[in-house]
Amino acid sequence: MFNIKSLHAREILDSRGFPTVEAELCLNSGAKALASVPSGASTGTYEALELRDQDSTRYMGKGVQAAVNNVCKVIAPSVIGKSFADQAALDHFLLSQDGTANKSKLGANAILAVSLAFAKACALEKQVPLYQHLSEISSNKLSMPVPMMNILNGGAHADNNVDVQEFMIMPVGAENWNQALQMGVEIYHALKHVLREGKLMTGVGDEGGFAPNLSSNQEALDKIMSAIERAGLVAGKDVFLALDVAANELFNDNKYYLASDNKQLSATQLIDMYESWVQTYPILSIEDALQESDFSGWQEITERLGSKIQLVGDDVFVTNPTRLKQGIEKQIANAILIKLNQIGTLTETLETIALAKNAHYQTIISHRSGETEESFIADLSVGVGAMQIKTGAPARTDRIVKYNQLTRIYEQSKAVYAGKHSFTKWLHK
Ligand code: 2PG
Ligand code: MG
Repeated sequence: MFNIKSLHAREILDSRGFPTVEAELCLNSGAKALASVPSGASTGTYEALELRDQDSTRYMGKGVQAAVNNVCKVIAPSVIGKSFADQAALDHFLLSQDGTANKSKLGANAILAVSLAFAKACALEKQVPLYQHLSEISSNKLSMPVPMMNILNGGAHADNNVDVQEFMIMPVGAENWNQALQMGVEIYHALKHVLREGKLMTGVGDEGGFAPNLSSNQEALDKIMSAIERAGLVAGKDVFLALDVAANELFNDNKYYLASDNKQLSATQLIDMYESWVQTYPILSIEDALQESDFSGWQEITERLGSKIQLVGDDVFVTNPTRLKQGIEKQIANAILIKLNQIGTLTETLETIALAKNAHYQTIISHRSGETEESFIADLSVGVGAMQIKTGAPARTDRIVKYNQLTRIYEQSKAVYAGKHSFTKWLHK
């Protein structure tokens, strides 16, 4: 039993300089934890509600005082002095207190901050590291994830002309976590040189990746291929490429608009383009290749490319077990992006992960484009044995805190790196 002694929340800032919720929870044992929640820019329609004040006199309407008040004045009085058997008991209590399907009464940002602070405090009370606690409550074996490092930003995450939101590298061929990290970092720096040589901008986007204007989306792939070579690594052996197209953002009037390529495409034509990219470049994974409601497009891409590469559903599944179930039935995608704040509690997140694993879908634990110093997802990725984590470029502290936490976890746990051992095996199943 975990008895809650105190609970408080405050408005803090995220990496984009907008307010977000931080909760501070203390158990009777004295175990005390802070947790804060992230925020997306390219959000899915079916995400749980992020409660914003909409008061234009404060932070352009983006204040979260209502969510903070919901923690301090609604949740706190009803949980302080109460004992909860485990994470599920607390989360179910919060869900019943909210009572809505999308957490619109209390706000997913209020609920998640409490859910995560409780998990951290429980780990402290048990005197085990957070990743171990998460492994115990989810009955998963530890594993070090392959980092999907977003080294070139476009779409809603940058002010450049590149349509694809994220160009990522995956050091699948590394022997262990440290080597994977080093490979990714060296490619990131090599890319900076490649861009400079091409007289391109090296300013960065929301997730720390470079955000130059380019003549086409494909030019981004070419620049990254040059960077891999420059770093002395072999693309397609040491390192693979991954994309998050965030196709919701490109969809208008039943067509996909690629501004930098000056193209308007049907779903089939877009899939033709992906297919030709997959033939030309060592692309291992494409996320949100189609828009969230384009189920026929999703089915077509899964039929055509699903046995060759990983197809990740983000906006289409929104970490929601009900939506994932529908996707599994419809045979859409073969992997799911897991974002805690899309669903709003740790327990539901673990439920979605379990569902995905059962259906042999890959799980990728992910940050949001707006982050804080919170490193919960690093522990989560190891604790649930997710084989991948998506947490931005190896630059800017909001991204680096996750990488540094993974390095600490690796040193302590010696968990096996998922690259060659597990992920490649799944891919060639
Ligand atoms: C995504 C995420 C994270 P955002 O689309 O996968 O990279 O972006 O948080 O803006 O939704
Ligand atoms: Mg995405």
